Amino acid sequence: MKKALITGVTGQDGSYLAEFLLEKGYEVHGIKRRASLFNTARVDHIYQDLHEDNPRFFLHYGDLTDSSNLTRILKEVQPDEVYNLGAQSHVAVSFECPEYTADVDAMGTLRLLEAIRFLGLEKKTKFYQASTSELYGEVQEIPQTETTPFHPRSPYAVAKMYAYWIVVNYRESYGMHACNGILFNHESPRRGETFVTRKITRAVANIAQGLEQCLYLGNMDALRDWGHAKDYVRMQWMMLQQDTAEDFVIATGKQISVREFVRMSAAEAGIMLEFSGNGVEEIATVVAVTGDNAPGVNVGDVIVKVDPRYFRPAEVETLLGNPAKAKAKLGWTPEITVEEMCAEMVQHDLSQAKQHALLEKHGFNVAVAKE
Ligand code: NDP
Ligand code: GDR
Repeated sequence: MKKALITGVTGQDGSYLAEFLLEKGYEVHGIKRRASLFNTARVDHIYQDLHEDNPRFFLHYGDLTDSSNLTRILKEVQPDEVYNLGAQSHVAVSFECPEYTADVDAMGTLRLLEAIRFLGLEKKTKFYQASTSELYGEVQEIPQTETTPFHPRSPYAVAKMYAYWIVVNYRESYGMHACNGILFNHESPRRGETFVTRKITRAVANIAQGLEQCLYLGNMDALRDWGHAKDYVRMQWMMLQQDTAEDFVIATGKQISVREFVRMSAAEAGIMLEFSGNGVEEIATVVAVTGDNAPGVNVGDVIVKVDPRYFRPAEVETLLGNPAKAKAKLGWTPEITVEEMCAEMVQHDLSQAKQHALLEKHGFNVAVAKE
């Protein structure tokens, strides 16, 4: 039985990847951080009682800032495959916590690679690094491919650039099967609540149900190539099944703006919007309401406003990937479109909002996150 170790198993991708590998028959080990509240909600459904026969899913306390801990876990698990998905992954937050972001995202990657080498596992253990389209930043070429030059635009992207190159370096220096997946944005109902797509789908659902009045956003002109996390974790695994390690762009090859994602999400909830103003003082007004998902909304309501607080010190305006190499060499194509993904996220968040609205109606005090 193959053994995989996933850092960031409690995150969006980690949870889908753990499910995927368990279905493939792997023994899956994940590293979770100690937190004052439970942080395993995304993997609770695959939790296994270790007292039962033949458990295949194990969680270990750990942190990418702690090399002794990483070395101990690697020594204990002796994994065939390591998926380094753990990161301070929020671009805007990286401007607030640049040093911590570098420690986790850049040095954390080095710590893992060095632990593998120190333990003499460099010929046994294959390594996947969660690299990112943020490396392209100020884009030099449209669409972006594996050979497009990098120009990172945030402390997050700069840290990930170090991680990208240290992976290449360990591959070239020590012959490790180590590779970078340069993944463009990918989302799902499990996406963290402060990334823009999930912030939008949750807010639309809450506004539709009368739990919130207005969604405040930053740069609605930003263009992204959005795919579904389920499609992208499949590709992470495929990359480690190759005989030779190589880096791949993983993207859909289509881009839409944040504004268009807002329009699509609202329409899924039965709310038709008209946008007015420029990108700085822009608002979206309700022009029609259809169906019965949005009892909390009336024609004429302003439900989206731009708040410059969400503008970033340096922005990545446009990202569009060309996944031709992944298609040609691995036969990978994304199966879920951005429209289908958006619908899935809105429906998921609507069902949660309806439940909250019901609880509120019956007198329970429900906290609805506003950020
Ligand atoms: P999430 O933010 O959902 O998950 C990040 C994971 O990393 C969480 O499990 C988190 O733990 C963990 N983590 C954070 N800090 C540490 C630390 N110091 N030590 C150990 N673990 C830590 O990210 P995604 O699942 O969306 O992304 C997975 C990876 O892919 C990340 O590296 C991200 O940068 C990268 N990426 C993501 C893309 C996307 O669009 N989703 C695109 C390209 C790259 P906790 O749950 O406790 O917070
Ligand atoms: P990104 O994702 O920075 O691309 O990084 P995010 O969803 O945070 O932003 C996408 C774009 O939307 C604009 N935006 C806003 N973003 C947020 N979070 N909140 C807002 O209110 C808002 N308004 C507009 C942003 O400015 C940006 O242009 C994600 C992360 O998953 C990274 O870890 C990953 O590496 C990249 O995707 C690829």
